[in-house]
Amino acid sequence: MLAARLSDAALARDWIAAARAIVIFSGAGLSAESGIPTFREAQTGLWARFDPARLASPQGWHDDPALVWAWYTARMVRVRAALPNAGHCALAQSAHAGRTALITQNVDDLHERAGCSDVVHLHGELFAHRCSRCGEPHAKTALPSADAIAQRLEPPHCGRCGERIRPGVVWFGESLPEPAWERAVMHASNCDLMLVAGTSGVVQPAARLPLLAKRNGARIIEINPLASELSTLADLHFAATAAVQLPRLLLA
Ligand code: BV8
Ligand code: ZN
Repeated sequence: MLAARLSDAALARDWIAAARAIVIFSGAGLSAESGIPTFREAQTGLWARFDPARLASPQGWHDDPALVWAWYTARMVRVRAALPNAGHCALAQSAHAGRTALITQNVDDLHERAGCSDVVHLHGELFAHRCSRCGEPHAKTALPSADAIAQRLEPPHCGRCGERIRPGVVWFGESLPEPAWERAVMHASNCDLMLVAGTSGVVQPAARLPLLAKRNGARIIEINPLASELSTLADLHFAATAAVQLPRLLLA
C-alpha cells in the first residue's frame, strides 16, 4: 500500500481518466460527514448499551421486535434529517459516471438523494420495509419526530397476513440479495479501477469485492482516514475523508 501524498491525487486522476470500467465500493464512512454515525462507532444515546450487530440480526428481532423497530425508526429519522455530503455529490456529478458502477454497503438513501441512480445496495435499504412473513412490501410509515422516539416501538403489521413489518435490510446471518450480489461480483470482476471509500472491510462477503477486483487486474484506490482490512490491497491510500478526497479525485 502506498500512503498517498497530495501529489498522488494527480496520479489517481490519471488512473480514473484512463480507466475503462470503474467501481465505487462505499461503506458507512461515506455518510459520516452527513452526520450518520458509522456502524462500528459506539452506539449513542438510547442505544449506547446495545450491540448493533445484535440489533441487526434475526435473533435480535425475534427477542424484541419493538426494540429493533425503534432502533431502525431512530436511524430512519436521522437519515431523513441528513443531507448528502460533498462525497456523495462528487460521485453523482463525476464526469466518469457513465463508466462507473456504484456498489454500497450502506442502507441509507444518501447516494440516491445526491443524484446517483442504479445503486447496488448489498445490505438492503432502510426505507424498503417488508412483511417478515410473506415479504409483501410495506409503504413507508410516517416517522415520529426525533424527540418522540421511545426505546420500544411496536412495528406496523402486514395488511395481507397480519404479521409484523420488518426493515428491508440484510441482517447479520442473512444472505445478501442474490441479484445485488451477482451484479456486484460482475462489476468487481470486470472493472480495471475500484475506489474503496469509507469502509473498514470487516463485513463479509461484501469485503471480498476489492480482492476480486485486484485478482482480475484492477487498481485499488482507498479513501479512509484510517487503515482498514482492505488497505493492504490498495495501490494508493488517501488518509482523508470521503467528502474532502472524492471531489479532489472526481471533480478537479
Ligand atoms: C452472510 C444492514 C451468508 C443492517 C449490515 C465470511 C463469509 C460470509 C459471512 C461471514 C464471514 N465471516 C463472518 C460472517 C458473518 C457476517 C459478518 O461479516 N460478520 C462480521 C461482523 C465479521 N456476515 C453476514 O452475516 C452477512 N451474511 O454472510 O450470509 C450466510 C447466510 C446464512 C447463513 C450463513 C451464511 C450479512 C452481512 C450484512 C450485515 N448488515 N447492514 C443495518 O445496517 O442495520 S452490515 C453493516 O456493516 C452496515 O451495512 C455497514 O455499512 C456495514 C459494513 O461496515 P462499514 O460500512 O465498513 O462501516 P464501519 O463502521 O465498519 O467502518 C466505517 C469506516 O469508515 C471505518 O474504516 C472508518 O475509518 C471510515 N470512515 C469514518 N469516517 C469517514 C470514513 N471514511 C471516509 N470518510 C469519512 N468521513
Ligand atoms: Zn404479510
